Formats: sequence, structure tokens, C-alpha cells
Amino acid sequence: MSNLVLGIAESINIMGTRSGTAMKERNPGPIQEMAREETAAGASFLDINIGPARKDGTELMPWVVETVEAATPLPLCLDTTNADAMAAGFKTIKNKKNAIMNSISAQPERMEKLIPVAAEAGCNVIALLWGPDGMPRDSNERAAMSVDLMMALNEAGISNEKMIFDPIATPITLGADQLMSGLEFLSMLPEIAPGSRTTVGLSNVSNGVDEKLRGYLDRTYLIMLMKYGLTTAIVNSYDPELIALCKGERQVLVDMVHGMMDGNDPDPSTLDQRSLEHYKTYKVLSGQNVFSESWLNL
Ligand code: THG
Repeated sequence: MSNLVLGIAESINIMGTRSGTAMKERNPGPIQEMAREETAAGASFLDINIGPARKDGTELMPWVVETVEAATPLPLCLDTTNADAMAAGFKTIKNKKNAIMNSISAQPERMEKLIPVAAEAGCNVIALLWGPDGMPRDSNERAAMSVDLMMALNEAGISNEKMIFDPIATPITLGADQLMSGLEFLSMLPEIAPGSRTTVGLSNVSNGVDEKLRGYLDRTYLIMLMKYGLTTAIVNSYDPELIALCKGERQVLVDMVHGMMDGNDPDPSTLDQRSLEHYKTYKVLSGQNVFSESWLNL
């Protein structure tokens, strides 16, 4: 089965217990083990998130890049808010053209520092819709920011095909508005930046929610984004059901949720257990029902 949505595996990050400790100790074993696990799970890129890494980022990022490249043939997605660490990482990385810079936001100082690095590397760039005043409030502000980013990137010789726009997913515990406007932005993007691609950090949606229930939120939001042509997603590759959806499987669930987005309201008593869970989760993510931790039991 072909990959409809390319998965960017998120688990090698400084916040994670296994990978974070290994990064701090410069212990390659656990990081390489995770790189192999994420590769075997079906990821298309591996995200390497070292956070802000203020003290040692320019040394840590190259070390993690070399560590991971020794364990997997997959292209990497370098994730840090430290621009110097990003530049150091791209100096080291072998497969520059297929790699992803995560990310360049619509903040002037970040654009000035990182656009030349991306142009030189010839890499793909996540254009994060986060501006000088922070989070965009709606899809129109997202559209305006995406125009600014596209023009600045084009001017540096970076084509739309290298751009991956991220409308930024927020936790459902903060409400559904931002998730719905991210979706709306996806429907606007083909006219704004023809040829560009998209991504969303799906785990953001379920941040703070009971571990056992997180998957429903991430998977249902993925299905919703697929209706508007999402091309990549930052994923927990340890969720096989999420990866199956990325690969174009679970068509019954996809059809049901897409039908609901078109205005169908199936009779819940006719749905099997799995479909019912996605039905209830769609109601919450679309803002028709208010989120609470017991949303699946209602
Ligand atoms: N967009 C872009 N980049 C991003 C994000 C985004 N990078 C960071 C983040 N969001 C995506 N990465 C993660 C990584 C881990 C988790 C969530 C998002 C996560 N981790 C577990 C937790 O916090 O409960 C802990 C894992 C562990 O302990 O090992 O949820 O939106 N462009």
C-alpha cells in the first residue's frame, strides 16, 4: 500500500524519557534503537528534537545527527528553536536535499537566520505559522503569515515544492476552534502556495489527555486533515493504527468521518465499536460536543 501521508516520527526528543536521558549522557545506544524502531514502524522521516538547547545545541545536534544516521537510511527532520544548532546540524547531515528543517516561523529574526541556511542546504522547510505576536487567531491570519513566509522563501530561491506549511495544532483541552481553523487553512493553501506541502503535529491535539485515550484524538484529526490533502504528519510511530491510516488503510473509518464532514450524521446504533469511537471523537474535534476526559463514554 502506498503512503498517502508521509509520517515524520517524533519520538527522538529531549523531553522523552528514553531519548532525553540518552541525549544528555551522549549515549548512542538507546537513540539508535529508537531510530531502528521508528524506521521499522514505517516512518518516512525521523524528527530529531533537541528543544532550545541553549548551552550545548551546536555540539548536541551534530552528535545526534551522526548517531541517528548510523542507524537508519531515512532522511531526518531537524527540530530546534536554536538557530545556531540548526545550522550546525545541517553542516553535519549527509542527506541534505531530502532532509527537513523544522522549522522556520514568520518571526523576522528566525527568517533572517535560517532562510540562508535552508537555501544553502537545498533542504525541505517546515513553514510554521507562528508570528511575531505568537499563535495566529484564525485561518485568515494563517493565510497572511503563509504569504509572508512563501515570499521570503521564494526570494531566497526556495521553491514552493520545498515548503511544508504547518498551521499548528493545539490541545483539544483548549477547545476545537484552532483545530477547525487549521483545517480551513489547509483548504485555502493550494491557491496561496501552489505545489507546497503540509504537516501537522498530531500529538499536540491529545497533549495532557490520558495516555490510553490519546490515540483516538490523533487518529481522528489525521482523518479530518486527509480530506484536505495533508501530505505529511508528525506522528507517534509507536501507534500502529495511526501509521495504518497514513498508509491509506482503514478506509471504512475514513469514509465515515469524511461523510460526517460533508454533513452526514450516521445513526450511532448502527456503528461498530471502532467506528463509534471515531464518531464520538469527530463530534468533539469539530466542536459539536464539548471535550471532557469521558467523551468516549457519553
Ligand atoms: N509542529 C512542528 N514541530 C513540532 C510540533 C509541531 N515539534 C514538536 C512537537 N510539535 C511534535 N513532537 C512531539 C514529541 C513528543 C510528544 C508530542 C509531540 C509527546 N511525548 C510524550 C508526552 O509528552 O506525553 C512523552 C514521550 C516520552 O516520555 O517518551 O507527546 O506541532 N513543526
